[in-house]
Amino acid sequence: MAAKPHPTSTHWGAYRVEVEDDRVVGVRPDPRDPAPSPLMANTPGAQHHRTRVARPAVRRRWLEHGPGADPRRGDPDDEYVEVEWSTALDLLANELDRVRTRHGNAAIFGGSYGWGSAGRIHHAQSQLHRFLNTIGGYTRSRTTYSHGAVEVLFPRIIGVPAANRLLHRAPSWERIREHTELLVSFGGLRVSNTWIASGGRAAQTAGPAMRAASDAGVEFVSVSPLRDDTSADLKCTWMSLKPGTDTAVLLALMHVLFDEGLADTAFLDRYTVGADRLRAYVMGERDEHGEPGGVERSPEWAERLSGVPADDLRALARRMTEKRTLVNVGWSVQRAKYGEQPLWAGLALACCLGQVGSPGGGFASGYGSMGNYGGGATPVGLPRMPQGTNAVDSLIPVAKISDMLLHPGEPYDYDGERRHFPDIRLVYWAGGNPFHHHQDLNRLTRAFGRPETVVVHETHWTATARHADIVIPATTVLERDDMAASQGDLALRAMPRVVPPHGQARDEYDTYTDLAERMGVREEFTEGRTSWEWMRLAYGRWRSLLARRDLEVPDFDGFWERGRIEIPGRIEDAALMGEFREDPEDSPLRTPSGRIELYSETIASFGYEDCPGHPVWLPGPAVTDQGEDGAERPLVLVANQPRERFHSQQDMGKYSAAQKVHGRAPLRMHPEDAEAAGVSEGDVVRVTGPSGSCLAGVVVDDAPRPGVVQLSTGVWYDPSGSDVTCVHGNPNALARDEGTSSLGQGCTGQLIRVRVEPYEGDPPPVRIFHPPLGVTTQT
Ligand SMILES: Nc1nc2c(c(=O)[nH]1)N[C@H]1C(S)=C(S)[C@@H](COP(=O)(O)OP(=O)(O)OC[C@H]3O[C@@H](n4cnc5c(=O)[nH]c(N)nc54)[C@H](O)[C@@H]3O)O[C@H]1N2
Ligand SMILES: Nc1nc2c(c(=O)[nH]1)N[C@H]1C(S)=C(S)[C@@H](COP(=O)(O)OP(=O)(O)OC[C@H]3O[C@@H](n4cnc5c(=O)[nH]c(N)nc54)[C@H](O)[C@@H]3O)O[C@H]1N2
Ligand SMILES: [Mo]
Repeated sequence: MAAKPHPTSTHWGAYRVEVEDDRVVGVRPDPRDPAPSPLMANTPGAQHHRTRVARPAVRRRWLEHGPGADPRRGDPDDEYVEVEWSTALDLLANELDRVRTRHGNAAIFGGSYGWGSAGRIHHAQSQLHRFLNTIGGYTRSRTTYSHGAVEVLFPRIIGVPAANRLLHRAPSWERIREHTELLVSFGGLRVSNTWIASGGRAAQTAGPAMRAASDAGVEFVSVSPLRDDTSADLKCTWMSLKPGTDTAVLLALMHVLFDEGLADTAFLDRYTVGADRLRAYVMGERDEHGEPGGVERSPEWAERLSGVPADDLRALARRMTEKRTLVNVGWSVQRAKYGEQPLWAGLALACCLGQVGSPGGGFASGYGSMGNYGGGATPVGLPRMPQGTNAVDSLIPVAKISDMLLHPGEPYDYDGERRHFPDIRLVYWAGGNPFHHHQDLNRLTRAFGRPETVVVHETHWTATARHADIVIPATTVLERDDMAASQGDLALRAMPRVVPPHGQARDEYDTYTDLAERMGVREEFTEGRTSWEWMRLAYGRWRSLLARRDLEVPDFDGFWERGRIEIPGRIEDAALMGEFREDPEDSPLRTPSGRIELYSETIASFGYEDCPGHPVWLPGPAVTDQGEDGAERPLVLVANQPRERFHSQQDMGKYSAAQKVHGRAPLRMHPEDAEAAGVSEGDVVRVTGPSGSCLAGVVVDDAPRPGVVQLSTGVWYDPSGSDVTCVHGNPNALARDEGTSSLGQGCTGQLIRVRVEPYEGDPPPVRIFHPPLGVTTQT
């Protein structure tokens, strides 16, 4: 008998799962989805995998010696002791109380960055923040790994509301189809990236919409080191460049406009400040400090750095002035050293073209990075679990995690401030995997050795869980009732529980309720409600907000019964900064000048060498780093988002597993580079970067340009080898842990200078897909 499919929603889309005898046995696309994502195929293999956390567990050394710094945290041979729920909760409540009493709540780090669980109610991070707020607060983190540099830079140069719209509310693909003639995208337009949105999307529409735009005659140019960053069915010209050189290319495009009198000076005069300063820099009249003398940023100059022929740059610049042109700079481009620069330069180029604020033209950042970019906005937000307020005023930029743990009290620069790292005694993580997402995992391991206690809530025994002293098993989305939608989504979906919890896993809401009880704040945390009652309440509040705008949705029972309701009143902007373009006096930007700041007095006043007052060319380590240790690293590794999974989630699933080579992450290499390194298709190789090494399996492919190799993120970090940092192929074992600049301090994991060589002998086995010592499996 065919299993009955149940609807569910994840960050990677809405689909159905087939269940037999309380087990997930298969998946099916939602029939209403025009282009379902293949990532759903990872779900059955992950749901009941032997690495599920089935019982609360405590690290033996912590249990026996009590809290304290311990450099052995994360040791693959460390042992865990499984304990009763009541024991785990007693230990945890006592420890939280000890730390907050002795060191204050700021000593608890609860930033807990990560993309765990798509539901509106059981969203892991929101739950943790609510709980920590009820016990007195915590040190938080701000901005994201996705676009940390943009989040700091753009409020300074276009002001806050415009910056938020730029990142979250760009015009839709339909508007692009109608108005855009030429879309030039730095960082490509990967359809596989659009499978993701925070909260998931009712349907995967971005891929088909891009194709429709192409069919309707929109011309695409993909500026990127990988040919297949755009799908083959788009009419697209690939402009292949060396990674990390976009700013040089963008400055050269401006050079052509200034040099040939093609720059829109009327636009620059009316809507921007600092264009003269930038122009003098581009033309080689002034340097980045405004002093006389400098380098002419000509197409020939850019060709030497980027590998893009000067004639192609000239032709593109001219073409851009003849067409309604949209310049898109993807998020990847800023996830590298000096990541602020290509974004600022991209905006400056769009200003020189004079098209900012016009339908289908101007500047954007995020097409091809996220599925709901250009998806519009929901009129009153989405139903949500209130998080309360944090009584502690202590924070770090999110990618400063290792620096914070290793250097308590030390100063660092950030967005014009000199700040000091807090002294963290307890790290509490729920719904994220820093041993997937952070750079230099050796260093992160040292950092995790510093606090007195590490607590992790997880569904699976990830590398992060294996750095914890107390591990709390959490249910997955399939094991609890919830609802999902993303910003700008078409429909809100019910996600009724389809299988019972694995082992003794519990909903985190219930875990926090029991902890709150032990700490005397149960009433404050629950306000007398179960999670089901919170869901009804959140929905009801959302419904009344909609009603105030005369927008109607059914009551909660009606919604739950239907399983899916359309979200009414979606807002869509025709252009970014459209009002400003129409009337810059009446609708100024919220910047000091009221205009777009091509030169920012404020940023210049910070005096940062790594982010001066206007966009400048600064060569990052991807361009210059041959290895100061003397070791040669001739290749640039692109650590982009995996097509075959979502970050590290469900890496053991079959779609992810099918891409591996001898169970290792696939490393794509151009045939010339494979030959030069003396390796062939299917070989297990050692990849060495500035902070460590990993094993990977070679895939020979001419999609990467010569000199560039691709190793996507997210294969589970496995430090069990003796002569290599990660035996499985996680690129963060190789990456430098360094901020974009003193301004943004964003993460810089995208580009890593590496060497590839054959691995001699039998490669060590991958052990991370077995639970740690002392943990009994339950499948
Ligand atoms: N080198 C390099 N590194 C990068 C990037 C890059 O381009 N290059 N990109 C970066 C980017 S953009 C991002 S966003 C980050 C992503 O980094 P993360 O968001 O940290 O990665 P995920 O694998 O999604 O981690 C989510 C974790 O939550 C767990 N989980 C799922 N559901 C639940 C739940 O209900 N409760 C709990 N407690 N846990 C749950 C999953 O098992 C998983 O371990 O990585 C960054 N890292
Ligand atoms: N399937 C899948 N999709 C995802 C995710 C996932 O884990 N899996 N994660 C999601 C998340 S959280 C985020 S934030 C977004 C991120 O979205 P993006 O940052 O846009 O995604 P990436 O795949 O990291 O990078 C896109 C492409 O940029 C190109 N690139 C790299 N360096 C350079 C450079 O120096 N110059 C130029 N011009 N191009 C360069 C690479 O070839 C790469 O394939 O993706 C989301 N989508
Ligand atoms: Mo991200």
